[in-house]
Amino acid sequence: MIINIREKVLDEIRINDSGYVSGEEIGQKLGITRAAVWKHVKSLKSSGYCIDSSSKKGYRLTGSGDILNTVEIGHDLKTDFMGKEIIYFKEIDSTNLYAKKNASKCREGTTIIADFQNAGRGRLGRSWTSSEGKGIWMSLVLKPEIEPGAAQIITIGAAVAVTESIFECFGIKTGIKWPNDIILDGRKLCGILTEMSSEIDRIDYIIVGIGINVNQEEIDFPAEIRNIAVSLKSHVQDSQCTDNFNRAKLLKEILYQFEDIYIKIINGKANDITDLWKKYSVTIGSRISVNTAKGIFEGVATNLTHEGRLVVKCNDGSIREFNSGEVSIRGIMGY
Ligand code: BTX
Repeated sequence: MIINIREKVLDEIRINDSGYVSGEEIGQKLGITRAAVWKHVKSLKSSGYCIDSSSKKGYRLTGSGDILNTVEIGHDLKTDFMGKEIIYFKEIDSTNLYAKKNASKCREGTTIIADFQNAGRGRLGRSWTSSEGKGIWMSLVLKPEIEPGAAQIITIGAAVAVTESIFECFGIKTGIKWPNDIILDGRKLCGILTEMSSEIDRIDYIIVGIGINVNQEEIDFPAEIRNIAVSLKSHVQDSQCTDNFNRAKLLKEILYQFEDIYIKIINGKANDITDLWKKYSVTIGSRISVNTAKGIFEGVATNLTHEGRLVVKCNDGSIREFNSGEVSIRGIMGY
């Protein structure tokens, strides 16, 4: 991560966030003039940082609003390798596409983030609406030494990490609809698109793309998904809370939680993850309809295997297991 002078000025102000730090002190530390410090402070303010300046005391950071950039994510990130390399775009077609094209050059845990995707992708060729500055649109590059057949558990682990992080950061309880939807108020809050390149017995890379609706108001969603999509902000809209949710805080928590889960997976402790997934699942116990290339199967979801396959007791009495890749499911009693 390349840190420029403006970011170093921000760091100096932030270190002293309980009090003020003078322009002279910052200038001396960084080897620049007070006037140059002031120029960088002005630029930080225009990017959305709230910095109080007093001619006698200096500068003090009073807030960073909802800024999502490399500096905000790097600040206080508690991981060892997940997100230690961040590639940030103001706008891109799709972070998953970028990650796939560049995976061979990326080290494990590299995270691609965009403020806006103009061609965000969902599963099975569907599209993903990724409005500017209002959500988390991210892709993780992973190179696990596990069997290609065991890779589905990574999606399951990502869903658990997102669910736990949303609760940890904002106290909001969400549920997981198998395999990759996080739902809130019966609507879709987050989708996960996992893509893999592998040979018969080894994985080259896995890209885990996570899209989370954070600060959209209902009106921000295109009409065709307004009835099925929800954001954290639209969820609380009826309450008094009007502040934006801090995307950087949530993203850092997800990286932290997911790193822990990922380490468990590669150390063969997938059982812990599937147990957690079941705790948050809204699918197990529900009547569902599974749409596959071989036909539609209706029945009751009864379990999740340790590899992340969904077990369904079908209406004809047969017990079937489904992989996530090729199917879409609908609750018979609604979404
Ligand atoms: P999915 O196929 O399960 O969901 C796609 C469907 O969800 C769409 O057909 C539409 O009905 C609905 N939808 C589209 N956009 C939204 C939205 N913002 N909120 C709620 N519902 C929506 C889910 O696929 C996987 C999505 C992964 C997105 C991430 S973002 C970062 C990364 N880059 C990229 O291109 N995709 C991933």
